[in-house]
Amino acid sequence: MGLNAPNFVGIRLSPQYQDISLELKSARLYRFSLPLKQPLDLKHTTLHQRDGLILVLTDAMGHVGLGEISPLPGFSRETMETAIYKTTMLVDRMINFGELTAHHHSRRNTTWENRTAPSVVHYGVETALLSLLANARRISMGAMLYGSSSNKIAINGLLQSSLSDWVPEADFLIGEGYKTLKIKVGRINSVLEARGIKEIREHVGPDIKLRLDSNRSWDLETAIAFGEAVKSANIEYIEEPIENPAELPRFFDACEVPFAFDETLHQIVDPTISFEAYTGLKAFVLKPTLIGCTARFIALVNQAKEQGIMPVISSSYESDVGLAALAQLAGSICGEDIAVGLDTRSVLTAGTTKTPSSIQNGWMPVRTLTTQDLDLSYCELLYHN
Ligand code: OSB
Ligand code: MG
Repeated sequence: MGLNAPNFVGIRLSPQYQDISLELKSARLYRFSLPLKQPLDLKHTTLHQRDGLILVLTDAMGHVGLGEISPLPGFSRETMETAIYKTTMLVDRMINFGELTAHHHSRRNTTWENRTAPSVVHYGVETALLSLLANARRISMGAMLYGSSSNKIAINGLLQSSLSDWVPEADFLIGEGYKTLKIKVGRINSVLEARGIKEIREHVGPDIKLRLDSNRSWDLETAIAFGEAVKSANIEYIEEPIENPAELPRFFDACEVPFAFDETLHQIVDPTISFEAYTGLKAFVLKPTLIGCTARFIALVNQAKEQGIMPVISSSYESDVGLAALAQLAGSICGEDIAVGLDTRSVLTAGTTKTPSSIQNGWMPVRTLTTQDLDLSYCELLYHN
């Protein structure tokens, strides 16, 4: 049965690619469990392996689309079990009944993309559909959505070490060719961390961009004290410095360190909201996996561009399949000018494609995957329709 995919995902394609309909033929769903180099400390939990799902959709002509569904514990609303259940239900209905079940917006006359809860499943299924449509047209997903894409994207090197090793790790990343670094703060004492950031700046010189992220760990006072301490280190921006984002303009007024939204965008954001009141708002760190709705992600990108805010695509420890899709989006949205947050593959010792999503000299190539690229050694087939 025929499906109208843009209708399903509720987004507009670049004009030259708008004549869309597709006939889904089959679906395969794999579960993977990838080993990590070392346990990965996240804000609320520690991961000992990275689990996720790969969805492979095939149409009547034999074109394939790949999507990844990897709930991140402590960040995603869905657990792995819920994700498996929801994905199989959704895909089953798409294949057997040609039903547009994901957001069901066509039946209701509402701004549905601003009301549906973020869902890693919806994003993954939407990506599989969009990548199928793009593969059928022999273009990248980014080009299909936005009309053009760069061939490579700049990456911010992500420091993984603890404070005592920041300088040597920054040194290593600069040696690898990164021009922008991202450092996680708010983990231990903020005074020591501020000192560490200044040491990094002294060491790397003025031309490297420094981004910080405190994942909402501080109250306003602590954040301001930190901001004042690192003011001379010329910070490009700090992601989510304080618990309560409504206080962010006061943070900027006090210390003049620009800030970025990340966690705030994982909630439903009123589409009519103007961010102009947020002086000092420099960037949106956009994690499609956690925003959990392609149309909402695109709306946020548009909002950022209209209001002079930098859109910075970022990953959530996806495997190679998920990273390749994010790189395609970044190729169209950020091009070669804005460094993006896709340096998360290095925590894994294995992947889901034969060649990993590699970074060279601070650049990641934008690539389109087919089923031949998949490495299923760490995968188990859960579902085949
Ligand atoms: O806080 O930005 C974060 C990854 C998973 C969950 C949360 C975060 C991240 C990253 C991704 O930092 C890497 C990056 O943005 O450079
Ligand atoms: Mg962040």
